[in-house]
Amino acid sequence: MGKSVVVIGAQWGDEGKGKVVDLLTDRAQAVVRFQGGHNAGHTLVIKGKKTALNLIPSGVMREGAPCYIGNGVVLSLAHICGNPRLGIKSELETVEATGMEVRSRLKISEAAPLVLPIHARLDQAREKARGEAKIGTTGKGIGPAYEDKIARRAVRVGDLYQRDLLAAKLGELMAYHNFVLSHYYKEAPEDFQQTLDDLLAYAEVIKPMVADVTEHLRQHLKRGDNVLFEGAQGALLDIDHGTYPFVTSSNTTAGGAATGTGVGPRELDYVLGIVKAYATRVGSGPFPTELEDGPEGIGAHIRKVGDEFGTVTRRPRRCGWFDAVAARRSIFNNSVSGLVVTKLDVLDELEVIRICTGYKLDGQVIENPPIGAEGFEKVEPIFEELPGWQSSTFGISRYEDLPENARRYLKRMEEVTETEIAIVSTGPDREHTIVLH
Ligand code: 2SA
Ligand code: MG
Repeated sequence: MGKSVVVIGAQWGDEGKGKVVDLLTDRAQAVVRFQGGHNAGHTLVIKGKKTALNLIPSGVMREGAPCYIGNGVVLSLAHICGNPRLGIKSELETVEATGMEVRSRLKISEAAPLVLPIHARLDQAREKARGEAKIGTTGKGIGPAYEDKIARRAVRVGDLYQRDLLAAKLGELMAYHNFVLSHYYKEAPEDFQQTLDDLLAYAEVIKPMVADVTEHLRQHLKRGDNVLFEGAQGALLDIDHGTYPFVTSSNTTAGGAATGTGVGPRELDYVLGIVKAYATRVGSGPFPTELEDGPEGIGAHIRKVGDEFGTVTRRPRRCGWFDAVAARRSIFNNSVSGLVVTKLDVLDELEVIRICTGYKLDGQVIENPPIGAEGFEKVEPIFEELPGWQSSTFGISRYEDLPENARRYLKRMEEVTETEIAIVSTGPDREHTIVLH
């Protein structure tokens, strides 16, 4: 059997999974997305050229490797195929514009539920109604699409090819949600016929790509191929294990790689947990190590140097210190085998770097993070200080070339997380990488 490697974000997303997947695709014969949707933003920089992907696995930027979208993903066909009427660009075309062939290499699960325009409308209407208490979603309709999946009324990719069934399912779903849109949120309903016509058009475009993804993956593993499972968002946004309710609506943790593809858990060999050398979060919700030190502060410095803005929404990301308490929980939740530390170079100029090694709750030191957002909001981080290195690590590709204090910082990250670092990333390009193990 081949090796299966699961790549997950061990924080609140945007850890640099896209770069890591792209890097590892060199040694993989298949890459698969298993959860999330076009809320994800995976930025790849190849020979100085930047490409941002949302739904198509990052492995697509390496020639040859087949790419899969598993059943655990919620699929926006407008996003994949594009829709000029709605001003939506096609991600297939975005990839093709880089010169990469995609249509013959991408397979989409028949069991993937669709994200429809009405889901985005509901997502946005709810966020607006929540006001200050909003989740800070990407507004793409991800939550409502997963709700429909769990409620067993979702339209799935396979339904697109049975016209009567599709019309009936879509009709039921839209009648239900349009009632809420118009009566509860007092907004205009979404047009059923237009949605149906659009779906039928997209169905033709993706028809050659629709497949039994589970079977394809089984064949890969049977042949001895290496398969990469590409996570989206981060473990602390997991619907079960994250800072609920400030989470996304899927299982972002490594277990999702099994349920979201149909590959059994014993086939997963290695889990790479990606962490930044610091922490970020976009959207609302608790963030114990957040730096709220104003426009001249370290938080703003990290945001600027690290270009910490949402890939999908361009929202400024909140920035803070590395949180080992949250990371330790995340490492256990995901069975992380090794860590990848990204964006080390972003800390280059800092005099002092802090790591959160513990939490205090109501004056007591606690070993484990609280469950859910309410407790999390109340914790006070306990910090340890380390000296910065104040020299450039940008692009360094050999461990020995790192300044001593940078190596010391990485060593300390390993100690406080009790996990080995496998890879360090010192810049966005494929070349800006130190492989340790
Ligand atoms: P949603 O839209 O229902 O999934 O939002 C729920 C929460 O999940 C967060 N979330 C994300 N966090 C980090 N990165 C994400 N992708 C984009 C990026 C985000 C962007 O790569 O930068 O552009 O804003 C992502 N997607 C969802 C979200 O912020 C909510 O906290
Ligand atoms: Mg991202």
